[in-house]
Amino acid sequence: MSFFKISSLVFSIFFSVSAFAQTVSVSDPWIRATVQGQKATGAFMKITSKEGAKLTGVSSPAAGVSEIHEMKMEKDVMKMAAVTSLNVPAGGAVELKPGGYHVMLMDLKAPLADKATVPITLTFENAKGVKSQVELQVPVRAMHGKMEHKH
Ligand SMILES: [Cu+2]
Repeated sequence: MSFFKISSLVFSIFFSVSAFAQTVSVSDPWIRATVQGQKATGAFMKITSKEGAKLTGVSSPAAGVSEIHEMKMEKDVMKMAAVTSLNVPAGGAVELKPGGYHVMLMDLKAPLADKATVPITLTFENAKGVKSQVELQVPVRAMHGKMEHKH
């Protein structure tokens, strides 16, 4: 009985520490492979959050600079720009995909080959300003053909 009490106490401490991190989940992350000489690429994933969160930072040891980017049409020209944060609505999802939001990895230290794995750390902030980090091991994938352009 005492063993059960201790283990459930440890359990509850563990859960209170990671409670926020657990409300954010990231699925299907991938990075577009690069060729020799290419200095930047995009990382894509789906982020869901039970209680709502903001993605406020990204970092990766593979890139000198990592940013959150959005893409939008401006007079028929696709442009991308850095945003300071990305809202994930409570109970909702945000999809980072080609042609939309993405994590931009710039100043790459080496080409990212198909089937390699690149660590990316995402920093989230909840409504109370509490920060949490999600560490990902993201697979690199070569794109077949040209950039997908779906609407
Ligand atoms: Cu970009």
